[in-house]
Amino acid sequence: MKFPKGFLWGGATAANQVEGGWNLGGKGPSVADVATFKPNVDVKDYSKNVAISIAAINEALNAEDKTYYPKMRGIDQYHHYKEDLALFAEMGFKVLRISIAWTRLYPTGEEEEPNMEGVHFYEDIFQEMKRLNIEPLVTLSHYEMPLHLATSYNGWYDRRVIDCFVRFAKTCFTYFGKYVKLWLNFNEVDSIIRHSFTTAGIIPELCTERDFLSCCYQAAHHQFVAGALATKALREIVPDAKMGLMVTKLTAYPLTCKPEDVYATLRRNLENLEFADVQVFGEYPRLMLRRLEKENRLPVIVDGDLDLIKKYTVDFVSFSYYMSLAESVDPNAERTPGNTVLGVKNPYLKANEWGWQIDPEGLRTSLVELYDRYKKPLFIVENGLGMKDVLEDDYTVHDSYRVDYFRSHFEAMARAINDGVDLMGYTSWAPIDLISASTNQMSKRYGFIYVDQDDLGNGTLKRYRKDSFYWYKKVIETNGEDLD
Ligand code: BGP
Repeated sequence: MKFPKGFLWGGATAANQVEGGWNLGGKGPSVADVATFKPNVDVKDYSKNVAISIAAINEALNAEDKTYYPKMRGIDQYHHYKEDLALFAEMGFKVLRISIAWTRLYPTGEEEEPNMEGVHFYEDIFQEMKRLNIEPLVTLSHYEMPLHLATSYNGWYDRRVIDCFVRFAKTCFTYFGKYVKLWLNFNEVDSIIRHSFTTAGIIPELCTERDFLSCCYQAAHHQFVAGALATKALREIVPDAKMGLMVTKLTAYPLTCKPEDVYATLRRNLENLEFADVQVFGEYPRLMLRRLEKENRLPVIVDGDLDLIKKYTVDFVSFSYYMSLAESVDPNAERTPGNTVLGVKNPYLKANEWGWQIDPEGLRTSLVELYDRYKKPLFIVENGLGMKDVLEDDYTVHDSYRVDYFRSHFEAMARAINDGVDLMGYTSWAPIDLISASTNQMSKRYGFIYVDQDDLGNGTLKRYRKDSFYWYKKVIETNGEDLD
């Protein structure tokens, strides 16, 4: 299996899912801090998990008992980051993707000057990564925007949030640009349509001027403008750095060769990539504008916006890939969930207990499709298997299913590279067990490292190496040659 020399093997996390310390060090509340773990929610019906309201937000902030707000505690990496970075270095990581919690630097998002305690926290992390020879890949916005901006302005729906974000981005580039040369603007930028509160701070009851989806597309437009301005700032402040976009690659196959299934699948795949198209091509896809026009959901575009978007496009394309799905116009086709989506069950694929269909060859397909479409270097920044791992009495975890998942996906990556795809690197989701984004479970485990904590926060927080830890260490040592 051939991977290019210098291929960046590593792992990916997000501040809101690992740090905890939600109100420590001057940090303000983020939209993630009020995310609730619901013990009896149907983890296969994602729509039940995204509902938010002002009342629910106030309940979270005022709750004496924070048990059901797992992202307030994460896996306490706020205090354990040195230990965790050492474990990543033990596996031989070349790169580690993390995000910077916006509210550690700007507690409400509106301050003129940053909270220096937050700046120093991340300087310590980057200095430790430098000492360990791990290159940072940093996401500016990973589902953790200031709660204040959501409740005061309905999040990114309000144009004022553009300036708040650009100020935050410039602060990150100024203080961390000497350590960080690879940046991502918005995690899964397309997910603004599927879970708009975590991604853009949109609160349905505040969508009074326009309907909810119109507010989402308006917010998306403001993110496109802010993303362009952030790229402009990066060019000025850190000229040798690169800006990437991050899209959820939700590859869909037609369930049959019935022409209607093929058309429906084409439109689904095009819609998935519209947000990436804007940031790579520097303009809205005509089909997207036509669809929004027909739905009367065109965003308000101010003079100069489109020039910025056109001028400041991204340098590389990163994406998350977990699963694939099928699409069909048959209303009776059996559905199954994927990463915050609902798709049609593919009879050729197996799924994990959350219904996500495991499809390594789909990763090859996705890589070839994205490279052909964008003709930019690609970076897989999320890929992994959520499972209910078991910690044995001797503190081992036998996760051979996870090794099988990664082995088959790495083999597919090698085939795509052999097809001619320019793949910069790979960061698994996630190198260490953490709080699930969509269900807020701790029990949906992804890591090469087990964290002793349950869904309600009980546990020693001790870290234990799983069988996959040693396997991945060997994969990195041999640059993907030895996948046995
Ligand atoms: C992506 C997010 C990640 C991560 C991943 C796994 O959407 O970018 O933050 O959480 O999904 O999903 P989950 O945690 O819901 O299993």
